[in-house]
Amino acid sequence: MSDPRGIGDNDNQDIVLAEPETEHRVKRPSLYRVLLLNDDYTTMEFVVEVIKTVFRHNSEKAAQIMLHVHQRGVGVCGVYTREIAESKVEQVLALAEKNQHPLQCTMEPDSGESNSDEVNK
Ligand code: TYC
Repeated sequence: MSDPRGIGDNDNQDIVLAEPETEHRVKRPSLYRVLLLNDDYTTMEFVVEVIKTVFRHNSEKAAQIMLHVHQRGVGVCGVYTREIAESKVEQVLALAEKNQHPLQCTMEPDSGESNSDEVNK
C-alpha cells in the first residue's frame, strides 16, 4: 500500500548517487612569445608602426624593440596565450604582405626564463 505522504512512491528514479568529488583545479594557460625577425629590406619606420599597432607598445618601446631586432636578429614583442599570439602573428604577416615588406614574425612557447638573444635589453 502506498504511503499517503508520497514517501516510498518514487522507485528511486530521482535518486542520483553522489560521485566522489572530482577535482576542479584550474590550470594556467600556456604562454607564447611572439617574435619579430630582422631582415635587410623592411624599413625601420614600418617595423615601429607594426609594433605600435599590433602589440600596443608606445613609440619609445616600439623603437627599442625594433632596434633590438635590428641589432640582434630577433626580439620579443609580447607574451600571450596561444590564440592571442597566433592572432598577433597573423596580423603582422598580413600588414607586411599588404605593404610588400618581407618582415617575418613567429611564436614559440614561453619558458618563463629570459633568453638574452630574444629579450629586449
Ligand atoms: N634591418 C632593417 C633595416 O635596416 C630594419 C628592421 C628591423 C627590419 C626589425 C625588420 O624586424 C625588423 N631597414
